[in-house]
Amino acid sequence: MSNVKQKVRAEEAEHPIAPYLRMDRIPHIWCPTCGIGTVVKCYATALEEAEVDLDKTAIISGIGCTGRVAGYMKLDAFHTTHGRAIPFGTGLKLGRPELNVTVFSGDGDLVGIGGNHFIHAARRNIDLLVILVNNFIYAMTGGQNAPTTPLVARSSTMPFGNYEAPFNIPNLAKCCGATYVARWTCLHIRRVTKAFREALGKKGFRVIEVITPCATLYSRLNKLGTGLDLMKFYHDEADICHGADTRDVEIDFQSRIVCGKFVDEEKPTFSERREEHYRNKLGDDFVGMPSEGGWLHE
Ligand SMILES: Cc1ncc(C[n+]2csc(CCOP(=O)(O)OP(=O)(O)O)c2C)c(N)n1
Ligand code: SF4
Ligand SMILES: [Mg+2]
Repeated sequence: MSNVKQKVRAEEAEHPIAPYLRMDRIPHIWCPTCGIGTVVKCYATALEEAEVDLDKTAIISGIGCTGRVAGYMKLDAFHTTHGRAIPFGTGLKLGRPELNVTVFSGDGDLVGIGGNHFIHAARRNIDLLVILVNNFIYAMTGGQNAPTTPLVARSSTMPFGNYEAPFNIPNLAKCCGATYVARWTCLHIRRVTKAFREALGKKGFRVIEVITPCATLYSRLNKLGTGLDLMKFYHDEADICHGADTRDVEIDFQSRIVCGKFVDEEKPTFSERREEHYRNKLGDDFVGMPSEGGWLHE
């Protein structure tokens, strides 16, 4: 086949994840070499591989560059206010328990302004899959310091380097009660996809952190090069250590990133506990949540 014909064929071909995206909104807003799109691709592939019923899947995002994800997915999608993706997802899950609910948002959104919601949803074991894109910064608003910015890294609000201790997200999630906790970088496409697929099939508060390049702000402020340079860095410095003690997986500036699945356990979810509790208290008077569609339908 001639090169011209090949090019025409390629242009006509639909991208494999196009059926999962609102193609009318493409091109997306993300910068060249930003990693967020890669994480979206992994999520769409995981939905396909896990054969998830898309009519029963909802995605919620907060505000930020990562917060734009929900708007691009061809699912029931909600773009909520900053830090409120988890409470929105909690309400949706409690009202419509038959839905698979994914919260897909950024580090600042989920553990900065939304930090209180994160810890209490984990404590209650709300049945949500949380995909947390960690680019170590508040990217959308100009590169301010985030609760994930490594010590000494520069941000626009810490031009001489960060002196605040950052969160270790897997440890935060585990200590608050999450049932599934993993970390990968967006270089680990197959492993990220596998983790999403696996977590989609589980219950409880599941947190997957994906370390992702922000070439425009984090990289530029710290003179780390392009997104590709950061991918090379992940290649050299990511250390896969399944089952590692989450206390030992903190991230220092430009040093080893411990990746892997750290927690995978079963615990009753908030709804299961509530159901059991009221059944015990009220006996035959208890009216449980219908399995197909929640009380909101009535
Ligand atoms: C109540 C409120 N406070 C502040 C903002 C401004 N704001 C929008 S996005 C954002 C930071 C988002 O950071 P992160 O979640 O890490 O997303 P990223 O852009 O890095 O993907 C902030 C502070 C806002 N939209 N609403
Ligand atoms: S500013 Fe950073 S996080 Fe936002 S789209 Fe650009 S590269 Fe991605
Ligand atoms: Mg961020």
